[in-house]
Amino acid sequence: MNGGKHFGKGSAFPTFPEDDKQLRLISARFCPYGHRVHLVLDSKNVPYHTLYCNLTDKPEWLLEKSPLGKVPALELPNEDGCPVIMDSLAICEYLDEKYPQNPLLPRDPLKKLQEKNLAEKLGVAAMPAAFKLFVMGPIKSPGCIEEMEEAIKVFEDELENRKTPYFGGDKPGWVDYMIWPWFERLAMVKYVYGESHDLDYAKLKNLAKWIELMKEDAAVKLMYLDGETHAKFVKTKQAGNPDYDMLVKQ
Ligand SMILES: N[C@@H](CCC(=O)N[C@@H](CS)C(=O)NCC(=O)O)C(=O)O
Repeated sequence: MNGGKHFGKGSAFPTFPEDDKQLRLISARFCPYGHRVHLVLDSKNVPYHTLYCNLTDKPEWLLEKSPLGKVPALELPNEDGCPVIMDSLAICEYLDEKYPQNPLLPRDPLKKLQEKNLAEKLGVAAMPAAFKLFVMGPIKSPGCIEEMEEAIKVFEDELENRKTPYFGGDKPGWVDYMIWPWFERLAMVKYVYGESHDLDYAKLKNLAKWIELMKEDAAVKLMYLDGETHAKFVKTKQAGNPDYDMLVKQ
């Protein structure tokens, strides 16, 4: 279902056969938060429909499904009353509990909280840095690249301490999938601002290795877009007219 063209204002919510109980992921192709949910569903081989929404021309039904008008949201036709759940981290945790295959979070309560806390560290420092980097850029916001390098150093150091290829050990786990969407997008910096403005990965050796490994993961591969493609979208966003359907063949 869809997974291509984004629904805009005036478009009806699609009808599904009564017996179609597949989950419905409401998202947008370039949304990093929605990307998290794709990764979790794909890593667990849970089948789902994808309904992409144009976020500058939202379909009316988006507000009915997700009262803050945000994506991702996940509709659960397999549960009584067909509820909709929101917020990427909460959705991913629900999915990890509901679909125990390929568990992402440890079951031990303390270890589980520590993994969640680590993933949330991305939000504290890297989100403001990402805003400066991708909305303002190094010309209007000098030092934003160094700020990003500093913000992600916590993950560089954590890989050094864990001495494992992935945060999850010998395969991607919770932290890997929760932070990946932002690391995939960091590859766009040099395409948006030019080679001389790239992050210095020589200072981030563990992360550089981890990024290459993640690109080989089956779930990552399914949604992967290279830096040049992310840059192309961000440039349309910076120009005030995000081209959500950029990848949809007409
Ligand atoms: N905390 C939310 C953030 C979701 C979010 O900000 N999504 C953006 C798209 S990337 C959005 O829906 N923006 C539309 C809006 O805020 O109107 C999550 O983790 O799911």
